Amino acid sequence: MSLDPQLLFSALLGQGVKGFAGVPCSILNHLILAAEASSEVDYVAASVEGEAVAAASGIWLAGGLGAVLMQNSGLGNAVNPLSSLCIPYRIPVLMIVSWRGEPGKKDAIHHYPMGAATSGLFELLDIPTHVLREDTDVDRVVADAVAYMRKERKPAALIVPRGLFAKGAGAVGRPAPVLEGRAVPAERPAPVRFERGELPSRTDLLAAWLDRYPDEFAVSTTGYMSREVSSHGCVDRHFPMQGSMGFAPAIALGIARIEARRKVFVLDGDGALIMRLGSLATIGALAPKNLVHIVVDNGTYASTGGQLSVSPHVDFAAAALACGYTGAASCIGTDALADGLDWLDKEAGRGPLLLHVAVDESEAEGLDRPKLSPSEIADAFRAGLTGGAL
Ligand SMILES: Cc1ncc(C[n+]2csc(CCOP(=O)(O)OP(=O)(O)O)c2C)c(N)n1
Repeated sequence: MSLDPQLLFSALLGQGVKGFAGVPCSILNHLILAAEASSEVDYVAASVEGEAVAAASGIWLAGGLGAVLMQNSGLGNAVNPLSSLCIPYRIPVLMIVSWRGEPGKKDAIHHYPMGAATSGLFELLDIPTHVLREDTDVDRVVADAVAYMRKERKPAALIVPRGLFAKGAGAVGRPAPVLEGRAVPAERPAPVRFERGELPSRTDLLAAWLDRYPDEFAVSTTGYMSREVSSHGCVDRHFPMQGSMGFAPAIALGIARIEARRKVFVLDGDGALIMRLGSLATIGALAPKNLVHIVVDNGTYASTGGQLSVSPHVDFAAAALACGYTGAASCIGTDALADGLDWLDKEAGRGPLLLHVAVDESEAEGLDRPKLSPSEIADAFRAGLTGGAL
């Protein structure tokens, strides 16, 4: 006996799941293909499981509900955003995790350690799990999980054992490739480069950005950047994220997939982007026109004491274009920053765009962590994005 995966897929849609993000597992193949083929929901093919969790979180911030499809081998890759984003910010995300290496079942040896640890890891994070079996009432289990998530504002997990879905059960045809309908350019545009004046500080950059875009939405990276962003107090437009280092672009991508009409900025750091360069590929392929990625490059991990990053070796603008961004520019100098912002205005709506801004190492004095609690930050931002309608 086996379970029809289409029943699970329909139950998820029936409970209001608006988007999926994931990394493939053969056990979950049907669900991934169904999500890719569906006109009702979105699928983000993530570069790593943590990115999928962050994108699903972005879907929730934009007023939807996101589910993550992944193999338990990638649970370690998901722990960071689960523990520092979903739990403290109280962002409910439904984890649908296949169970390789289930104790007592035959599987490849390398799956056993994580197979044995899977339930315990969720337990340690206080995330409730439900193991799906052949006789599970899928509608009820999904309804209960989603009701829990909405009430408690916490993630929940459904565990899918190997062999639960019959091979080829309810097969859906392979959907159009992600890139269909958007020709891959034979030639990539060259990065634009502006070089004029002395280097600005991060404070100068934020002042110039806020002056230009006082009403736009932004997700900012962990550390001093978010401290400084939150000092401006625009709680209904800015999401000053602390934790989940490297995943600000993925959160913004999740938002941009649901909220296609508004511009969504990412205020990133060089260290954070280097940690999760894969997001450039995910964003480049899905190509949200409304996403603008600003990389503030001080050449260091300033927030942890100024250790050197490897950013002098990285051409962020060229990397973004190589990954499919529509345009990318680099600014070196305060006057060049003004040119870069003019360039962004000129390119508006033709994203994804990346603006790399070199800044000096000076820091604003006396910056504190955001005054609001993480869940208050998420609430205010979500209310701003959805006009308060949840
Ligand atoms: C996964 C993870 N690893 C390490 C840290 C510690 N950490 C917090 S901020 C930061 C530096 C971020 O560097 P960058 O993105 O360049 O921004 P800057 O601090 O220079 O503004 C680090 C390493 C963390 N919070 N999370």
